[in-house]
Amino acid sequence: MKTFFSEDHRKHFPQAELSGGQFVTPFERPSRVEYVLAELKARGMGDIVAPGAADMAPIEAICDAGYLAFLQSAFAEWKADGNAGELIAGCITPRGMRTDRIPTNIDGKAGYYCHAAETAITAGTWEAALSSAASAQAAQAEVTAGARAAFALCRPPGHHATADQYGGYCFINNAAMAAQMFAAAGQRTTVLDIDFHHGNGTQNIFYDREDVLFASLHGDPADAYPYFLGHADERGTGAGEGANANYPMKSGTAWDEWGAALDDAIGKIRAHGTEALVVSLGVDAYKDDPISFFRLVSDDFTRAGEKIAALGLPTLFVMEGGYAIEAVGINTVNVLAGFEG
Ligand code: Q9C
Ligand code: ZN
Repeated sequence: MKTFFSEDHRKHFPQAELSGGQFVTPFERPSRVEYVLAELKARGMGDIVAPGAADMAPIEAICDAGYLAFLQSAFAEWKADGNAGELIAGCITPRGMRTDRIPTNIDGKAGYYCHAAETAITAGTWEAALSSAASAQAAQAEVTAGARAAFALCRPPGHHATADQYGGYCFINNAAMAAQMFAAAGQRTTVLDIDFHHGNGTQNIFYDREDVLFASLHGDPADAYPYFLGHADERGTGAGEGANANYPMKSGTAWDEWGAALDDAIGKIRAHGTEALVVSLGVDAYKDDPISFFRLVSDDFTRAGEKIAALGLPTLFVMEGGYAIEAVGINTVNVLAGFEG
């Protein structure tokens, strides 16, 4: 299958992530995709194509207009306000205070439009996020044109971004945008999220929708970021009741339980009458991932790809997380190769 990938991802390279009370080099760093590219080439996985410029309409279809305006000018406003470093939100939308008034000051605006302080905004963040969305758009078009599958090698990732909040290293929800593109064309769509972290943004965007099923395998939010969403009793609302399926799992979860959860999710994808599949492809369920607690081994990712392929659906893979840098390439391409059989 073809890979869609933009070098502009490099424009987003924050120097700082708040982790354990210290600033560390972000886990979500440009070199992650170098390992994926090298593995794609080494294993002859198909052409790697640069996308054109992002089309704003599909982004605007899933994002709040004020949020997009904020992202575009945030870093310039931050600098203009006299801040020396990268933009890090210090005061995040608090419980019991007002959220109906958006602050004018950039420090306050960042808090309004952010849900997790580990994620910094830099001078090139907006352009990189757009280029990441452009890769997902181009890959979605490839599937719409009749390809069985395509891979969007997106960076920065997207599944934690809601319509109006960034966080968890994510700014624009690439998978949700692509799913909405399929849905807008009248196709019943599923987003299957196998990243270690719950895809709170994707769930939130489609929670009241029956035509888009969201199914996610992830670390139990009692113990894992994003902490405030991803429980098993979140089943959708209104018309979307039953079109949301969460599989939270405990520390130490390995293939037996994870693969069984994947089988169950696949049953729901079939029952939903899905016509187009978007896979939020994170590989942080890997045993050596530095910020996650599952125990998948590299061969398990191949098996996951095989199971996904058995659905027989047009499939768009969208890169999300994975931080065991050297293994990210192998594990990601294992899913794709397992899918291709
Ligand atoms: N001390 C994705 O995988 N918490 N995002 C980091 C590190 C945020 C993960 C904690 C993890 C976000 C796309
Ligand atoms: Zn993740």
